[in-house]
Amino acid sequence: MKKIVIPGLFAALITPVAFASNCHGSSDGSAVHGDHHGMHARHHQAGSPVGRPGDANSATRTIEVHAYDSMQFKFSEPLNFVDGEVVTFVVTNHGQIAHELSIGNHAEHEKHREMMLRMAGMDHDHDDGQTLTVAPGQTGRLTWQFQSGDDLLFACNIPGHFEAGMHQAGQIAKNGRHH
Ligand SMILES: [Cu+2]
Repeated sequence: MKKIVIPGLFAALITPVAFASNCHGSSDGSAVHGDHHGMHARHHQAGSPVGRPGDANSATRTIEVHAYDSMQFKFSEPLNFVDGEVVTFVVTNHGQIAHELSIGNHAEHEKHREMMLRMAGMDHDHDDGQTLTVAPGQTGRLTWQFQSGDDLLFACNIPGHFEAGMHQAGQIAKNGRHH
């Protein structure tokens, strides 16, 4: 009788590499080391359906964000924005574990969470202007220029946090009107 154990093992062995490749859309699937760097390179080019990294000097609003280990965010103001508005988020982590504030739409956050799971254990810092990781007890700043788009969502995509409720929706209005 034929052994079916070997294909299964083989699939298990190659799966992490396949995941890493998917992460940044590479089709060569070469060295894991190369994939890691490729992903970092991509991380630097931020382009989102809900805006882009903003210049802190152009910010017209500052919103305080508090992150807690209860997997909650508290924002100092309602999350209503207008097209083109530049806002600085001052994020304080009141917990004992790292949290992040990531700005995007639902699809972007979903991708980000999948990537975080696949890259678990690797040094994975964020400096793409779209996500800010804040260590326990620290405060960081992230400036974002909103562009009208659907599905605005603020989230922490550290594995398990989003699922535990660490996200909050916002709105971006066109023509300077909130609705
Ligand atoms: Cu978190």
